[in-house]
Amino acid sequence: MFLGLPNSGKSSFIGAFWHVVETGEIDAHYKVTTQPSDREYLNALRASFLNCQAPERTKTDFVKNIELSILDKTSKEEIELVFPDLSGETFSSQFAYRKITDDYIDQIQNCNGIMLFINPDFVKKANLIADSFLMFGSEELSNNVEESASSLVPWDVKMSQTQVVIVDVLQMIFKYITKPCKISIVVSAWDLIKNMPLAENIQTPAEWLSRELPLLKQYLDANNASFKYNVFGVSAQGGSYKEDENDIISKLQELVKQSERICVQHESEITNDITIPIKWLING
Ligand SMILES: Nc1nc2c(ncn2[C@@H]2O[C@H](COP(=O)(O)OP(=O)(O)OP(=O)(O)O)[C@@H](O)[C@H]2O)c(=O)[nH]1
Ligand SMILES: [Mg+2]
Repeated sequence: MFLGLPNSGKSSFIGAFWHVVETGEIDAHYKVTTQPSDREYLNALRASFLNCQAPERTKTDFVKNIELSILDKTSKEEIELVFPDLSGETFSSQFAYRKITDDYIDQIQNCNGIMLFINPDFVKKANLIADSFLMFGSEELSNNVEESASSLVPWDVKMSQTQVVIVDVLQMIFKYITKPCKISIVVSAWDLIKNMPLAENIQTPAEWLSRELPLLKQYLDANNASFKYNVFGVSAQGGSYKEDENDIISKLQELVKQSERICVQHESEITNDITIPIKWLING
């Protein structure tokens, strides 16, 4: 199951993953031996990857089931991957409205692995009490309490921190899980973290999780007996596509093997193999 709030990088991952396993350009763990009958959606996501364009936001009423048969090059085992590319809104509405559909419960009951996506660029962070003015929509810190009180806006569920929403979504689905289940956490847009000044002192994806989303990390650690987890940093794009960084796009497109612009970090090891988070989910 691919799980992640809006803009968490699910569709970008799928486009890059499909490119890697279909072309066999780099020495990845998996390759596609039998072409899936429905490739239209996969090819559209891959075209976004190759053209350095962010994929369209996945629509709420659009549920595209992806069915892929991939070969583990080491064990020669054929593996069936089946998961829908759901819109991130599916998960945020689950949090906001406290409802899940029967279809979704079915998927959870059949699920034997979770890919949880988090995009650092779209994380709503925890606020310190001292930062509460920012949380209430005022950009400026003010010592004048009366003035600040007049600018307070009523709390809305959309203001909830990312880690609170994710923990709640996991809590809701775990009661329906019937098979042993591991969670592969994908910190997407990892290029943004890697390009941060060293002063930030974040060396690994697990350190990023621990520092930026401590509630989620504590929840995962506390439930480690029920589900194992691992954290991967993944740059499916290889860099930012934002307009003012056009020189990055031409550099990315100059590469003969486009799979080489992907970057995957686990602990301190860095490779281009985007299949690693799935490989860990399947057989460690
Ligand atoms: N810098 C950078 N940005 C990325 C990367 N991968 C995805 N993004 C950006 O993250 C945003 C969301 O990516 P999507 O793949 O559409 O995310 P999603 O989880 O499918 O989003 P929904 O369909 O809304 O649920 C887009 O603006 C992407 O350009 C990456 O490797 N690096
Ligand atoms: Mg999407």
